Amino acid sequence: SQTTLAVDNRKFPAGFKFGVATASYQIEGGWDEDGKGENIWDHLTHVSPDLINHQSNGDISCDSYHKYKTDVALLKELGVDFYRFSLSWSRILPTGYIDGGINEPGVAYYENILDLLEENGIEPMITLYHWDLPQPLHENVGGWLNETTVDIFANYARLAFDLFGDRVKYWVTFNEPLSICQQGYETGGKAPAISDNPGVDLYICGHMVLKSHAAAYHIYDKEYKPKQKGKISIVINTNWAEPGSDDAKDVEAAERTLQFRFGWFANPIVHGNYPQVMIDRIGNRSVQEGFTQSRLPQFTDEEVESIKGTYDYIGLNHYSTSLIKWREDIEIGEPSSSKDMSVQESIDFSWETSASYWLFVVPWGMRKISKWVKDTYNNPEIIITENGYSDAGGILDDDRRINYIREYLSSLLEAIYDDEVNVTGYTAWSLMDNFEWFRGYAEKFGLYSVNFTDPERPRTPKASVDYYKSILTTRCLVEECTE
Ligand code: GBH
Repeated sequence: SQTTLAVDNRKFPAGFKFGVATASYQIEGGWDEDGKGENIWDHLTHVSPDLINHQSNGDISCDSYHKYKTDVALLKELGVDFYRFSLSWSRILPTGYIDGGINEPGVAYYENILDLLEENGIEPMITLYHWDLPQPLHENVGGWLNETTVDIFANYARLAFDLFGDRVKYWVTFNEPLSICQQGYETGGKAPAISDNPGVDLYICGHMVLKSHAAAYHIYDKEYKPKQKGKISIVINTNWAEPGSDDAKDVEAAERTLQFRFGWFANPIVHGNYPQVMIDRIGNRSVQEGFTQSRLPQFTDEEVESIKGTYDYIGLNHYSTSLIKWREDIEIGEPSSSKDMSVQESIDFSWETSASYWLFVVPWGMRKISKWVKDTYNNPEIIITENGYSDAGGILDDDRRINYIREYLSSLLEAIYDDEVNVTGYTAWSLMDNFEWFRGYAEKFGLYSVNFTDPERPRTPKASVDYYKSILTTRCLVEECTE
């Protein structure tokens, strides 16, 4: 069902910033050009094409490796304050390791983008890791399952700060550790699609990603921030978890869901360690399963101290909401993270659907998740680093996307003014249609449409471009807004 709610007529606060986001593997193409090395997405899509809808891949995608000038022109046309994009690690370091040599054309590519953004008055927000691990790191050491990747990532991060940091005020270490680890190392839904050690590998991955994040944070904080004066953090994603009823057990289950998804990463970064509910539940189940220690790794006291406080803001990717009900603990058997969490997850059939099976349009979830992050993590600065709506393509008059953006932003205004949440920015996913991971090109999130059958990859504005532009001009969601 499609609903239209009353839209908030208050103006966004002075200084509030609007942007759009993309990610390297999803837009760049040029997968083996000018010395770029292979990454886990190149590898997986080439070796196991059947995993991907229509056997497609990111070999060419939007061809942004060649069309970045056009992309910056689109950003300029939109009038965004900032552009969030990610670096392809293996374009800069073909083997992943510093010792493997720096690929100068890869560095030049990002230099050129940064120069153009600067000329056009658009601030960059750079993500170091949006899922495209150099393949040699996976093959040689097992990627995020190996402690040595922490130092290797830290060296890559230092190089990025060194090369680009004079022009960058917003850094993101990792995009969505939950997706990296749960999908990459448990469900098989993302590269490297390892799923043979459920309930174990994903937590090792999470541990390594958190340590890598903290290492990069400290390098930036000590060696670069004093001069470059930017902010650095991590981007964590979650649905809002709405209790299926006001029964205390459902409320508890919903809170547990947020802790297992968002808290898994946010709690260490803010409070120093994993959420107690994860420590307890995974520990107890591990004992019953016959493990000699918890499947959830432990931080040393020193590590707790080093991870605590490694954020200058919190990056939140938020798209949708789930209904959560309490359920009996699932009986002991093969371990898995969903058994560890053990809740009953569903949706409300009245919620508007999208082209993505997981994405339902639930605007009020935006206010609730923002307020929850404020209350749970000491009122941090929050930046919405992704939010967006998918359709199946062929729709330039994308009124459902316009409606989604309007209503989610309206809910965000309530968070800002009525709940006093310190949200300072909003990022629409995505600038343009792109390679949507295992869904290939079947799900379109772009404000601009891209014709993937034309070698020129022409970009065409959808109606949402005009709508987003108007928000950027008026800083509000309706024609007449209050100051
Ligand atoms: C973002 O993740 C990504 O950062 C971006 O690259 C992507 O293009 C965009 O969303 C649109 O998908 O099988 O139940 O685990 C959004 C959060 C988390 C949504 C994983 C899909 C898979 C559902 N995503 N989730 S499940």
